[in-house]
Amino acid sequence: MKKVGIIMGSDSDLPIVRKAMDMLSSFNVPYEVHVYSAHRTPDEAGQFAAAARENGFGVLIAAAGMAAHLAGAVAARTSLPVIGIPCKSSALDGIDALLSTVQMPTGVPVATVAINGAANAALLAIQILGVSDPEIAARLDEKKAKDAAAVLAKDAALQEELNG
Ligand code: RP5
Repeated sequence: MKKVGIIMGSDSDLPIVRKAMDMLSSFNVPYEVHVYSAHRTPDEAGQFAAAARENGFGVLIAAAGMAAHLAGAVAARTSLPVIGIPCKSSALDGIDALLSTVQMPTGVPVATVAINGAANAALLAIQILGVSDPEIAARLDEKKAKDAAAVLAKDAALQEELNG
């Protein structure tokens, strides 16, 4: 199975990124995690991205805050799909990172999730791998059914409490 590569701009992003790691683990999807910064270690970030396909990765996730150029810098060096997580880590509450991550020029897309949306970043990565992996696709279908059942159970509880 292809791996998911997770890169974060700083270890201070780790509490957010852990939600992506947990989601990938819950689907038994292999991943590798690194701290590489677009600004502080641009060579290492670029080299990781450039070699990612031959190193067995199928999707890359890049998490960064503030003037978040990591996802874009990674996307510049690979044709693998890149998912960006804008992290809330500054006075601007993550809006800075959101705009820096999402506003990519034509030709270099970054699939940007919500501010701190690490769980969805992982789910999107799993969905991308699921396109060519029926076992992953089946697990995704199972999760959707479970999530729907959980909402309906909450509705049933509310019906009893408020409308009963
Ligand atoms: C970004 O700057 C990182 O992704 C992090 O969100 C933010 C602050 O980094 P540290 O100063 O905590 O290392 O590049």
